[in-house]
Amino acid sequence: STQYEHILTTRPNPSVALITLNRPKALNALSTPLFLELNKALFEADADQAIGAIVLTGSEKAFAAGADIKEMKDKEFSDVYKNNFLANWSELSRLRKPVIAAVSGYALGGGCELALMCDIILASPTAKFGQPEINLGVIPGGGGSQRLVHAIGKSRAMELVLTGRMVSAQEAEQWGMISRITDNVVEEAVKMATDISSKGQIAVQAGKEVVNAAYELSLAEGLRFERRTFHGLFATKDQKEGMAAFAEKRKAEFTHL
Ligand code: CO8
Repeated sequence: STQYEHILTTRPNPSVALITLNRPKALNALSTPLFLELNKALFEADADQAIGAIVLTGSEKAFAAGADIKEMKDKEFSDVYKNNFLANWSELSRLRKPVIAAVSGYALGGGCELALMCDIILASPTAKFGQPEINLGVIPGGGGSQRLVHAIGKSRAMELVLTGRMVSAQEAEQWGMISRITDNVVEEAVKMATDISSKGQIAVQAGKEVVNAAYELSLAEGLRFERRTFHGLFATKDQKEGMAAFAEKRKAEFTHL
């Protein structure tokens, strides 16, 4: 497999790709070189027929403590505008396969935003989320202001963005920002990814697509899109197999066709 400098890629089992952000000395501070590697690994996993879901994690101490401030601090408006700085930092949200974030320690700034781009967030009890950009004289630039409003509502999103306060895993769970808190968060995320991989992959991709559509569409349009997508699944072998297996009281053998 490809050797990377800023990330590690492993295959805990044939159906799951595990990507680990690996700049421990900088608390996984995010940089353009890191994202070039991350994007490559993500799209390779997305294209690999054997992989059904992806887990993204960091270290015990930090999922990611944000964009690399040392790399950013001398940038000028003309650079960031001309080169569209951060434009290729959100490629993750274009993936068709589910991505599960396994968050331990700091998920701050771009780190929090990266977790929010994932489809499901699991957190260890040590996780801390926040958007501290306000303390640096800026605001979130990786989608935090928008995705947080959907995830936790306006008042809480506004509080995080305007105060920079960090919230604990417990608070994030109460707020509905994450699915749940668990010890051994990577192991649990891999288990969940393995479970998702055992389903019919066409239905999994359709499920991700319709849930994500709720961000973009009006309720009426979203309901219509869901219904049509549901209808479309009756053209798959997996629907025939899944329903036949239920009727015959046996386990479905999905072929992803
Ligand atoms: N950038 C660069 N280096 C960092 C960063 C960072 N974001 N965070 C930590 N580091 C480095 C420290 O400088 C330090 O390096 P060194 O050993 O060379 O001095 C090392 O990591 C360890 O950090 P600390 O000594 O500070 O560790 P502490 O345990 O004392 O503190 C904290 C941990 C509280 C997490 C602290 O490091 C901190 O406040 N970090 C900065 C958090 C922050 O402000 N993040 C937001 C950055 S701005 C941003 O993310 C913009 C988003 C852009 C969009 C992204 C789209 C995906």
